[in-house]
Amino acid sequence: MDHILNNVIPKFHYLGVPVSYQAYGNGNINLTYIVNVQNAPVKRYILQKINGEVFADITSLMKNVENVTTFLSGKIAASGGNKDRECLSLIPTSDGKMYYVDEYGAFWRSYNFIDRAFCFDKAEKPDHVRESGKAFGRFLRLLDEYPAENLFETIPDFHNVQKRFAAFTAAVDADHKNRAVTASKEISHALRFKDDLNYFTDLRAKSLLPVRVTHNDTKFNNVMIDMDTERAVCVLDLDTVMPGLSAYDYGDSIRSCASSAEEDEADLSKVYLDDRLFDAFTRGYLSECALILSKKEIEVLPTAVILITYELALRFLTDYLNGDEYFRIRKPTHNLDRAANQLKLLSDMEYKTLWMSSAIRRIINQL
Ligand code: ADP
Ligand code: GN1
Ligand code: MG
Repeated sequence: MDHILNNVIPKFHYLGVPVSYQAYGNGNINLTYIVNVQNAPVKRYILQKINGEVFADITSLMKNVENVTTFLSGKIAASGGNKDRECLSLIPTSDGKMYYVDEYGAFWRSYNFIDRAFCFDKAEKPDHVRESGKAFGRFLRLLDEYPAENLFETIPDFHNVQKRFAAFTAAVDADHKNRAVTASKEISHALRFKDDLNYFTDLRAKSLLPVRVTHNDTKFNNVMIDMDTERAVCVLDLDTVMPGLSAYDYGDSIRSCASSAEEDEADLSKVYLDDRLFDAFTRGYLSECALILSKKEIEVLPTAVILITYELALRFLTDYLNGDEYFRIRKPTHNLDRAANQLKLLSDMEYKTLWMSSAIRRIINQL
């Protein structure tokens, strides 16, 4: 018997008759499906099995998602936007809940499907990158009035680089899978990094940077671009929306959408920070949120690019050493390739740090 078709899909309150489903998207964390329905104006929905290994308290996570989507759709509707397209909305179950827990304890949720729009793993055009910048900048601005302290921390210390480093050295020391020998180049590179790993946690502790509602997973394929207008329509993947620093979101976006290559490109000669894509994202982002950012928040953006890229290199490498328990892999050395890729990108970013600072200043002056 098909568990999803017979036990999960019927629990949701869909318009129309669900007839089939298929796996969808390139996310690294959850299992995502399309549910096809008939006899209704809507043709599809998104169905997700939430990763129970990654998220410890999914009930609280879902409360965050419900609160944030309700707040965002109110803002979007109030400014004349289309809330069914510009925002995720949870589809309730037949008994009015926002998720369903199956007999194995797995959590399922369903969203409106953002139709006639696409997401890319790698940018095809600078215009799409600028649009992604606008989408994440707008996201930050729209949530400016939402009280961050009311949100649950779905993954504690998610962007704590010092803790990521400790997890990495523990994985190297344990070397449970005897893989350290195959990653010696990447391990030494990661150990050579000498920047201050507590830079952001210290600024946050001293209240020199404000704690905001941030997305925390601002990769390029978490934004949908409209097929017809080529404008960004909707920000996806709200599992890590929690209290954080604006710098994290900017840094994570740059490492994702301003890279010259895909995140797992194994030919490292193809991997560098693309100046044009950096410029496009930064312009789009700051055009939407510069007004709410403090001088300090703007000043630290290049440091965030470096530290978040380093952090992800550590996370991929740690996961490789631990036996690929966290990120979904599609080939045996996937996490090692991803780590090598991020380390190559990091080297180029380090070389371009001063250039990034002056490009940001120039863009701010032109706004
Ligand atoms: P993960 O946490 O695994 O990355 P996401 O929520 O980002 O999961 O979803 C994975 C992919 O599924 C996205 O990159 C996107 O391609 C697609 N997707 C997710 N939600 C929607 C939606 N509401 N409408 C259309 N596509 C979606
Ligand atoms: C994961 O879920 P997805 O694929 O959008 C990860 C991010 C990483 C990213 C790297 C909750 O993002 O932190 O930057 O992979 N999300 C989580 O591809 O860990
Ligand atoms: Mg995603």
